[in-house]
Amino acid sequence: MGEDTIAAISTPLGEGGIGIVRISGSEAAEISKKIFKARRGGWLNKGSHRLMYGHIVDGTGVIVDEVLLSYMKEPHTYTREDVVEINCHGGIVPLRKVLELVLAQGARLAEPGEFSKRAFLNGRLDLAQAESVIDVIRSKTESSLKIAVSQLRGELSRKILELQDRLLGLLARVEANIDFPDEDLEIATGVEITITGENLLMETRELIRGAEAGRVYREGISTIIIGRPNVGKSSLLNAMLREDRAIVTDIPGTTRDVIEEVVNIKGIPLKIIDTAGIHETRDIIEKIGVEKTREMIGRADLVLLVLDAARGLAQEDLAIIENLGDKKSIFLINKVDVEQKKINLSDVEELAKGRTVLWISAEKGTGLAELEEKIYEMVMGGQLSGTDNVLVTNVRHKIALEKTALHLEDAIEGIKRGVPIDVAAIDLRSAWEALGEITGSTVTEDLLDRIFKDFCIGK
Ligand SMILES: Nc1nc2c(ncn2[C@@H]2O[C@H](COP(=O)(O)OP(=O)(O)OP(=O)(O)O)[C@@H](O)[C@H]2O)c(=O)[nH]1
Ligand SMILES: [Mg+2]
Repeated sequence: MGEDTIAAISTPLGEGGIGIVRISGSEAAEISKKIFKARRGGWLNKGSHRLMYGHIVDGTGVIVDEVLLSYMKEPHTYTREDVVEINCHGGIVPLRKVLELVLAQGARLAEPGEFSKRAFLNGRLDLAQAESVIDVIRSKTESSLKIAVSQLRGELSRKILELQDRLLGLLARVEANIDFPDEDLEIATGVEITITGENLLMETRELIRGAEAGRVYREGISTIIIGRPNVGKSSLLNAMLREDRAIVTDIPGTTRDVIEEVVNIKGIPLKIIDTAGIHETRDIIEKIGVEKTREMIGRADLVLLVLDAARGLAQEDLAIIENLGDKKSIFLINKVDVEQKKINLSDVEELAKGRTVLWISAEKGTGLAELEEKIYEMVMGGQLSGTDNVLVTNVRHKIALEKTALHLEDAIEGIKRGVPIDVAAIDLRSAWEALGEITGSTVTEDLLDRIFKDFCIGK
C-alpha cells in the first residue's frame, strides 16, 4: 500500500485492568519485535492471530510492562494491514510508555479514526459501515445499538447498492438508446424511465421518512425541564432517572448549574436538562442563569414545563408560557398528591392551547408512565414503532438521499415535459452518484477527512 505504520492507544485513558496499544501497517511486526521479548521462543513461530505472553522492554533492557501481544497478519484484520495489539496494564503511564517506544521505532501517531479510515480505503468496510463504528461506540440505548450494528453489518449499504444497481440498469438501457437512436424505442425508454424512476423515488422517500426516527435513536431528543423556582423540576429529573441525581430542597433557587442526563424511553435516548428556576430577579448571577435557560429552550427539541399545584398559577408562569412560542412542549402540573390543589385543569388547558397537559407527582411517581408514553408518541409522530424500519440514522446519509430524490424527480419531470432522453440520463447519473456518497463509492477526499475527524483516537 505504501502507507506508513500508525499506532495509538485504543482504550480510554484512565485506570483499568488492561489497556491496548494498537499498531497497523507493514512495519507493525518489525517494530514490535524490537520492543517485545516473548517469554518462550521467537515470536513469529507462533503464527498469526495468536496471543503471546511476554514483556515490553526499553532500549536499555529495562522491563516497562508485562503484556499479552497479538500479531494479526493481513488481510484478515480490522484495517486489512498487519496489525499488532499490545495488551498492557491499564494505566496512563505504562500505556504512554509503550506507545512512546512504538513511536520511537518508527511508527507515526494515528489521527482520530485513522484505523477505520484505512479499513474503508482498503475495502474492508464501506463508508456507511465505517461511520456506524462510531455509532456503535456512542450508542446510548439498546435500540440505538441495534440500528448501529445492523448498519455495521451492511444492511443500509445493501439497500443502497440495490437501488444503485437498478438505477444503473436503467441508465445502461437509456444510454444504449442514445447510442442507437430509434424513435419508437425512445418512447418506450421514456416510459421505462418514468415507471422505474417512480419506483426508485418511492423507495428513496421511504428511507428518508425513516431517517427522522433514526436521528432520534442515534442522537437522542434534547429535552429541557423549565418552570419557576421550587415547582419540582429537579424532583422530576430524579424521578425520570430513577435516582437522586439533582439536589432537591424546599428552598427556591436550589439548582444553579445546568444538569444533563440521559434517560431511556422505549429505546429512545432522552437527554434531559434540569435548569435553574426562571423568575424575575435583580441578582446578576441569577440573571445570567435565567438568560442561559432561555437560550437552551431555543435549542431543545422538547420542553417540559412544570407548574406547581400546591401554589397555583403565578404571573411568572404566564410569562414563561408566553415565551415558549410554538416550541414542542408538554405542560405538567406537579404535586398532584397535595390535599389543597390550587390549580384547576381547565385554566391550564386554556393556556396550553392544544398542548398536552398532565397531572403528575414527581415525588410519588404518579403520571410518569403517561408522560413517557406521551413523549414517545410525540417524537415518533405515531408513524413508527420499534426500530425495524429504521435504516438511515445519519444526517449525511439523509442529505444524500434527498439529493437522490431530487435528481430522480427531475428525470421523471423531464420525460413528462418531453425533453430528450439524454437530458434525463444526466439526472439519472446524478441520482446514482448521490447514492454512492453514502457507501463511499463516489466520495471526495475532503469529505472523507471530515467524516473520520469525528472519530476518537485509536479507532
Ligand atoms: N408534595 C410534593 N412535593 C414535591 C413534589 N415534587 C417536588 N416537591 C417538593 O418541592 C420542593 C422543590 O423541589 P425541587 O425539585 O428542588 O424544585 P426545583 O423546581 O428543582 O427548584 P429550584 O431548583 O429551586 O428551581 C422540594 O421540597 C420537594 O420535596 C411532589 O410531587 N409532591
Ligand atoms: Mg432544582
